[in-house]
Amino acid sequence: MANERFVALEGVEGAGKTTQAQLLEEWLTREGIAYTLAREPGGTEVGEAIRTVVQDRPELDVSIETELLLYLASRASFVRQIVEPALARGELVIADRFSMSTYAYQGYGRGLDLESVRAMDRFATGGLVPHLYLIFDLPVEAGRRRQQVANQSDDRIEQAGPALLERVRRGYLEMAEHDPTAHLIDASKSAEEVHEEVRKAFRAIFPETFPCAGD
Ligand code: T5A
Repeated sequence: MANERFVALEGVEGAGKTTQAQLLEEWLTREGIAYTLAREPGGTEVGEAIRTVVQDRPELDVSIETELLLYLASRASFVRQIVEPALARGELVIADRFSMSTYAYQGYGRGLDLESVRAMDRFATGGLVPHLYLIFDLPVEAGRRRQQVANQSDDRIEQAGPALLERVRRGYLEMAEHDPTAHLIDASKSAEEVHEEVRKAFRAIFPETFPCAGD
């Protein structure tokens, strides 16, 4: 299956994934490149319903095992309803979070057995893996400050506290070292500077789609 152009955006809370996704959309539109952008959890009707449970209802008593299964249930429909059809249409697919979020948050962060998490994720994705993971790295405290400035309310993960988010960040840094599909980006720079790094990574990984250095 043609999954050569599947990119996932990753990182701790407030690292700027959504901002970068918007800048990417503007760039791809200017370049005339067909793409699909969707967020996880969510993207599909069932995914958005799951998002409401797992994100927006922190008062619900959700065990960490249930939390893992909810994210994976959302992913299973995300892959089949969004990613695979878009790849089959030949589009470039950008996911605002994907499997690496589950490894980082439920594995490194919540402390669930990483090998089991990876195996269950493989079942959910049917083995589909992104061609490129862009990991936006930012100190946890800086990301939290950005969210506070933006007046974003805490979700279930953020309510779990800074220690969990520190483990998540360490997890991302460890994965960036060992996963050949991962590309680490310093997210503490301005949004425009980060976007330039994103473009560089796209040009390097997809030279046929972005043949020249200019824009
Ligand atoms: N989750 C998800 C799991 O636990 N397991 C899983 O398997 C999956 C898929 C998802 C939550 O679910 C968890 C992880 C998360 O807790 P989300 O909505 O995707 O939630 O994630 P958040 O990271 O919480 O989303 P945020 O919107 O807070 O962060 P973003 O998207 O990284 O940041 P963004 O772009 O919204 O920016 C935040 C603020 O910073 C400013 C923006 O303008 C905005 O105000 N900003 C910058 N400021 C200065 N310099 C820059 N370079 C900036 N870039 C952005």
